[in-house]
Amino acid sequence: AAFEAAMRDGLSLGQFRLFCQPQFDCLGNLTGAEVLVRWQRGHDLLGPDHFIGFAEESGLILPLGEHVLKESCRALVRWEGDPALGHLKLAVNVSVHQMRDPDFALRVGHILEATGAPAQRLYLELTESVFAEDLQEITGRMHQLRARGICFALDDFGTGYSSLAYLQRFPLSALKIDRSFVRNIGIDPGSSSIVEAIIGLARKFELEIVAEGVELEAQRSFLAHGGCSSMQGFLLGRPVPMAEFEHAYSAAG
Ligand code: G
Ligand code: G
Ligand code: G
Ligand code: MN
Ligand code: NA
Repeated sequence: AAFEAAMRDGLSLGQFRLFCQPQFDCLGNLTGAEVLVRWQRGHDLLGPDHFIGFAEESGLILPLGEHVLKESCRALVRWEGDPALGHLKLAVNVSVHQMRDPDFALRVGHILEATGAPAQRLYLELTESVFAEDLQEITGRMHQLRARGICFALDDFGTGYSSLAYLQRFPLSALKIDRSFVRNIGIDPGSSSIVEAIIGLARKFELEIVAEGVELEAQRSFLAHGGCSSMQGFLLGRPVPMAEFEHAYSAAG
């Protein structure tokens, strides 16, 4: 209960800060960023592993998720017109608890209208756990959001419940190759084959492919030659505060 009260206070005090990790295409051009939330609790900067699970259990994931979406949409609006930032895509992680909310599509619609954000540059990242839910309900919600221009990416692909049938049933635009496979590229022939197979699959289904956890040049090169649409990882750029991201990459900055 104390932690819940602290999180509520944190939300009203604006302690949940958005960080951005840059994403690049295989030629090294900046294509977008993934938003990663952190809790600035006094001098401590807490990562999502310390509070997302709790936020999901307590229901606070709904206001937290709303905060993250609103701030992300505000960023997209701020970036419009900047030659370097204006075309970027922003990927936001969405919890299965948010997708379960019958009002989710409505809430996102309100945020788009209130901010005037370009929906076609917003990607929502879902994990495979979403497919253990009521499929009719979830796909309905996804189609509503898709109709507004929002894209969906399937996060941590290859690690969870995914059956290939989902790739057909859900209105997905991108697959994110989990970093556990990327880590073992060149080390474990099995992982390299899995990565190649996922890229091939994504091509067949006309999905963009985003690789995460790229830490080594050998991994970057393998993924670039394999035909990845984009990639992210410590080799290319660590998550940094939103303002720092804007300063680092804007044409003005
Ligand atoms: O930020 P870090 O790099 O530690 O992220 C760990 C995990 O936390 C990520 O895999 C991501 O799925 C999750 N995460 C980060 N930001 C958010 C967010 O805003 N909402 C939700 N639901 N999950 C997030
Ligand atoms: O999949 P998810 O949304 O959880 O992915 C984001 C998480 O991955 C964040 O916690 C982020 O800090 C982390 N991350 C980003 N790049 C790298 C990387 O190159 N290596 C590792 N180990 N983690 C990374
Ligand atoms: O580059 P810098 O010293 O600012 O990095 C700060 C932290 O970011 C490091 O302590 C490390 O945890 C993480 N980091 C940066 N680059 C990498 C990388 O290539 N691999 C991993 N695993 N972590 C990294
Ligand atoms: Mn993610
Ligand atoms: Na991921």
